[in-house]
Order: sequence, then C-alpha cells, then structure tokens
Amino acid sequence: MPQTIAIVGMPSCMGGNRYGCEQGPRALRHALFPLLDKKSIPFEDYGNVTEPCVCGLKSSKAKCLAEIASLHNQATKFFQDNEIFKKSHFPILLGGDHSVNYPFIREAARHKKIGLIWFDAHGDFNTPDISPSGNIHGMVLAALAGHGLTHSFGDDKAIINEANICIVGTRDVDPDESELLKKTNVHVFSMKEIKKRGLKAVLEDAIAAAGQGTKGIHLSFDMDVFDPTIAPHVSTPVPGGLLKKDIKTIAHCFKNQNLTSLDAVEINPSKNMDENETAELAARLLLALIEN
Ligand SMILES: [Mn+2]
Repeated sequence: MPQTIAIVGMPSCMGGNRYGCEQGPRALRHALFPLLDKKSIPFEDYGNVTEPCVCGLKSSKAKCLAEIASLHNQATKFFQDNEIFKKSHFPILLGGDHSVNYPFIREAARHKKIGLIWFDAHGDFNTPDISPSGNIHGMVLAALAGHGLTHSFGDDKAIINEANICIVGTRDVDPDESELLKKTNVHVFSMKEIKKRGLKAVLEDAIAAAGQGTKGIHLSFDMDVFDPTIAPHVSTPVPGGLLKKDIKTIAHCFKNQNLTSLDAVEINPSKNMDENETAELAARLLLALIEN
C-alpha cells in the first residue's frame, strides 16, 4: 500500500524574534496542495497545532520557554491522537519557526531509531548560557542532541545520537556555538565545504553518518539554507546559500534512502504578502522528495 502524506502545520513564531512565520503553514499549503493534486499523490491534512497563547518575547536567556514547552506537549498529544506516525503515513510538518519541530522529531524517534539531517544557514546549537539572542529557534538542535533545553522540554537525554546528526549548509554560526559543536560528535557541513567538495559528495557523507545504525532519516529544512535571492521570505536570511539547481541534487541523493519524515520551517510570508516564492520553492523541494 502506498503511504499517505500526513500534513500537520504548527503556526508558531515564539522561537524567533520576528512575527510572520506563523503564516508559514498557510503559505506552504497554498503552494504544495495543487502540486500534490496535479500528481495525484494521496495526502491528508490534519490541520494545525496552534499556539496556546501569544508570548511577549520578554528579554531572557530562553524567550517564551514555558509557552514553547507547553506547545510541544500539545503537539505531542496531537500527533499521538491522530496517529500521525503510523506505518501507512509519511508525516510532513509545516512551520512555524524552527523550534516547532522538536516534538515532531521526538515522536518520529519514539517509533524507530532515526538519524537527522538539518539543512540550515545557522547551527541552531546554542544553549541558554551561550545564546546571544535568547531565541529558542537557535537552540533546538542542541536540545535534540541532549544539550541546553533538553530537560526543560521534559526529556532526560538526547532524542538523537550526536553521531547521527548532520548540519548542512551553515554559514552563520555563533562563536560559542561553534565551540560547543566542536566538542560533540555532530557532523557540520558548511557552505564553504559544499562549494569546495560539491553538494552530492557532502550529502553522501551526511547520509552515511545519519544512517549509521539507524532505521531511517528525518530531514529538516530551514528555508534559510537557500540563498536569499531564491528564498527571500525567511526570518533570518544569510547570503551564500543553496541554489535552485541544488533541489535536483538533494532529490537525487535521497532517492531510495529510508526517509521517515520531513519538515520545512522558517518561511515568513509577511515579509512580502504579494509573492509566495519561498513557499513555492519549499513545495517544489518537498514534492521532489515525495516523488522519489
Ligand atoms: Mn534553523
């Protein structure tokens, strides 16, 4: 039986310092659903896990922590009640800022041991002690790896083994964050390395590391991994990212790989309501991986 794509949205921007990416799920549905329909790909939209309240973003070392932890709990219940991760599903999460995918990946990892490939311009490997901003979307990968906010999110250990985590596309990592990453077994593939070795060679290494001893791989796409010339509507754009042609390489590299689930986050359509090009890019990327 072919898998049904199970779509869930998490329209929250509490993990970042800008409003707007709470509109990401709507923009992505608008771009993705016509493509799925056109290809007759079966999908079910389970709707959104919504923010419990609006957080005031008061200055702190981990802004909106209580509210984000509460949203995570709500999301976990939603995924379980709707059996989002049952075998006949291929789950896709639409964000939201990057902090929304913590409970999604935790739930995926509860079903089987997985590796994680995190496409991002940033490291997302800060902790409350070292983060320059206090924005939790920059701490979520560290939390998944067992550092920083893991306990605050209700977990006593790492969700994913460090050696099975790869970050791809970095070009803006904070100094202390970089030091912390060096002390771990997380694999970091910067844009500099991608430009030198080629995306295909880098992704083959990432797949080997994420797949080592695991039963599947989750891919997380922070849309700021792409160059702002093709993905301008993201919360924190950084020049020098992946290009349109790279979607083909990504799809090619993940063909016949055991992907368990996907997420696409940080689309901020409020930056330009007349254009939906960043969501359209994300939709083409998701479709290329689904069609594989
Ligand atoms: Mn990110």
